Amino acid sequence: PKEIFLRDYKAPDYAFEKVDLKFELGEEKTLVTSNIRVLPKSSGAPLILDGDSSLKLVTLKINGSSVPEEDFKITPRKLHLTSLPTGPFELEIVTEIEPQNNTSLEGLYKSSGNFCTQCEAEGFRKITYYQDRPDVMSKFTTRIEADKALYPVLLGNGNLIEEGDLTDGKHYAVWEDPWTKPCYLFALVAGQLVSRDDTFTTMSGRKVVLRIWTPPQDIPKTDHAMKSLINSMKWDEEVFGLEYDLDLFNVVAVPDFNMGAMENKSLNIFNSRLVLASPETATDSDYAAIEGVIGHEYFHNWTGNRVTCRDWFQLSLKEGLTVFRDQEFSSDMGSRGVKRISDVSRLRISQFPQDAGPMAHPVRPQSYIKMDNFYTVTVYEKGAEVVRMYQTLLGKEGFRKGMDLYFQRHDGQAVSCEEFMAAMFDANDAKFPTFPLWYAQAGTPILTVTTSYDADAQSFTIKCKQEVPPTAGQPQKEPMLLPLAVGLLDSQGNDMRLSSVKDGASLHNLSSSDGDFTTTAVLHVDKAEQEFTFLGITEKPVPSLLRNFSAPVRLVSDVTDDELFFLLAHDSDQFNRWEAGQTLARKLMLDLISKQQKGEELNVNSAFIEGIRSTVTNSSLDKEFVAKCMSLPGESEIADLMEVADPDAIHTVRRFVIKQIAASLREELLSTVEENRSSAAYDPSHEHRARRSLKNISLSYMASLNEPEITELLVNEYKNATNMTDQVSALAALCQNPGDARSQALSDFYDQWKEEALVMNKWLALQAMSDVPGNVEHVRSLLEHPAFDIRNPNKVYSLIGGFCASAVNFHAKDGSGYKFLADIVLELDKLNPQVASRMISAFTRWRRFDEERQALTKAQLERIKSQDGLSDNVFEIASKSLA
Ligand code: B3K
Ligand code: ZN
Repeated sequence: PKEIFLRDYKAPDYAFEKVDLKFELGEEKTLVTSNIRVLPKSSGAPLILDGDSSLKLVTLKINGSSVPEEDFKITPRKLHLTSLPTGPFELEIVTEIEPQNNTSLEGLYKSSGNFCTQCEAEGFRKITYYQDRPDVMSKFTTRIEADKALYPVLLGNGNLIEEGDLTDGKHYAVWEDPWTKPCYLFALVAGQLVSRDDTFTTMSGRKVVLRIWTPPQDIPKTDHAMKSLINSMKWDEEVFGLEYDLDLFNVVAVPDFNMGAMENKSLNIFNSRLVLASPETATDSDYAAIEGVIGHEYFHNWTGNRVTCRDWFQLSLKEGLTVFRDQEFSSDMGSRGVKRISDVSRLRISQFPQDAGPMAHPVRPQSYIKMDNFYTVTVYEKGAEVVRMYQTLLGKEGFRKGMDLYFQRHDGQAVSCEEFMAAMFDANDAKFPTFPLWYAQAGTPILTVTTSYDADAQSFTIKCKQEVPPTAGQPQKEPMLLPLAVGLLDSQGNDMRLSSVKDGASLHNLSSSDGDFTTTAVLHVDKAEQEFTFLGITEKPVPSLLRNFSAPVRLVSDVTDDELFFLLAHDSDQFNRWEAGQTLARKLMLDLISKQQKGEELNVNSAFIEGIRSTVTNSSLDKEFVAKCMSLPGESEIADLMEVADPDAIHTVRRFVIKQIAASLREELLSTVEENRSSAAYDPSHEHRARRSLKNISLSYMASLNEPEITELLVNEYKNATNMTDQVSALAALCQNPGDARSQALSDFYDQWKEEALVMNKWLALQAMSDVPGNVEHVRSLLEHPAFDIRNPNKVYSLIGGFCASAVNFHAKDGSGYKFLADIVLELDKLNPQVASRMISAFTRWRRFDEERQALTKAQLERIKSQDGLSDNVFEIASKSLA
């Protein structure tokens, strides 16, 4: 396999001015005719088109005549054309493809009998020969011909300009997209679908028809997606002044989809799990995910489609920015503090480990073998943190000015991350010389902070040390600009007024626009070692560091446990209030793990329990926030903090702490459950979601006690549940303890929901994640269950992904979990390399474990790597993991 490097980027020699596509969809074969108006930009260069080896070339013409054999050459992945006209010319390519046999779910394929497409990143080359790169932007028309009875609905990008009947029971539709776009945004759908329609009138008065397409029986489940779409359109106008640019916006839900969704111009295609929801079948988290992803794809219309990427190394230009936008949208729709907590948890649980492992790469990667492997938490979530830092540094208004300038300069262009950065800085007359390093350096910076108070000088000093750890191919790193948001609490727990701070020799006024002081100062940490001194601090404060997680770093500080308890009780920054509790929990768990490893007795200190008790019983707090505060750091987060990860000890300790909390807070938890039961009718509002989350985490704590009367309580909660959030939470709680109640509930649940594929995914995942010893055999047997289908990515993510998330079974000492995963990866790779590659990623952190486990994983990785005919996708992850 060939590695591609950012430094080798070269602008294309040919522009494509206009592309007319014709699809003759068929059961056995599909014919694709592509007519391209080509503009040479430099004479004499060959025109090299990308094309997958599955393409069958039927005819090839230039200006109406067949290209002679000596003037073109087909290699497995390219079509080379030479002796080309020096001026503009018409290129016509006819290819034959077999979408019905395309199990990769990339290019043109079939899902539940309907035709659909997925072209990002490089799937268009599975449809026809083309310059399959984002900096080739063109105007497209699409003519679709198909059997009318089998495929009554024919959808393409842009506007429908013509439709009608043909002979032999066929019909056709012609779609025209007036906006130029790269081919990765091309889409086509044909099938038996119906739509829920609505309209949205934009701020300048354009009336847009909105349609969500699904199979007929699913239409009642599209209500929430439609509301979310309308909210997104309004939000983007209000917050960024960005308006939709066509009269029609289509969303299609398909059951077989590799990722979440795709922002194809005016024809978004979605994994059904991110469109369909009803209170009975979807949880509160599903509702939130739908809102976020509907927003995300809609926001891409400006950040991604109108302004796109020059090359795939710039992916974060559109993804980091659009994730930031969807995070802000969801914050405005729900609770900002809780949303920030969830986003940071996700970053810490998934991205920090990636940054510390063999797949570590910068937000803008420098090379790749298979681009699909770089749709990562680093490009997306860390990329969003980088965008958020611009806002933290420049302020909300400054950020908006930067966005305005970005669109003013680059609408209709394919650009790189530098252009975004330049727009941000130019619009604000700002210069941050070390900020670009965020795009180039991989690894999570470690920020070490020590503090001291000088009572005589009435000053408080914060000493910072930053270090970016070495990563694959990057042994040496430079310090980079970290915005460090700091607040200081007085002895009453109130925020102190901060009026001035000394950074080395220079003195800064901290005046804000609406007064002469601030309560949160943003320090610009940009040196390896640096000191900041707040002046006029009249008593020894408790520092609240890195408020709202102002930079994606690992913070190490000398804040004491007493101070952390104080912050947990008082910090006005909701994120840091939660974080104080998490820091205490991490310390406690790490300490217990070392005791467990030494065979010593385990004890949870009473201060910790009391801290949780006062949070749980504090009725002035948002209940969703309380639920977050009760959640202990996950097992993988703890594993990531250990020299040698010990999955068994981590699991034992985490279960132990939960049980201790449950035993000590038994009464409080029981009354929390009583007081927060749902009303009969499902209420999606924040208040009711919050009640459910608090009640359900309380139930899961109670379940850890494994007592008959609690089992009875759980069975009742399960039976009386009136919505999926409550039902599946009760089921999950029951599943903690093997026994009759568990088996009965699982089998009831199956009987009730076996016709609902999306609900069955929850059923599969719950069983797969179980910590019951030897669960691998059960999971293996579920591969044969009618509820499972290896060709459907959602099912694979639930069953196989769920299994890998259960540390005790995946990391079983006998290697059975590793062997199981390797077997599946090899089987999947033949069908769907993208999904196989996502699954093999569970192996990447193998060096974090003990020697026996390392040897067992390594053997499986080698077994995979040596397989004949392995996809580039899986090869890249296997070989980088072993390197
Ligand atoms: N842009 C798509 C992701 C495509 C992934 C291709 N392997 C979804 C999104 O981020 O909006
Ligand atoms: Zn995206």
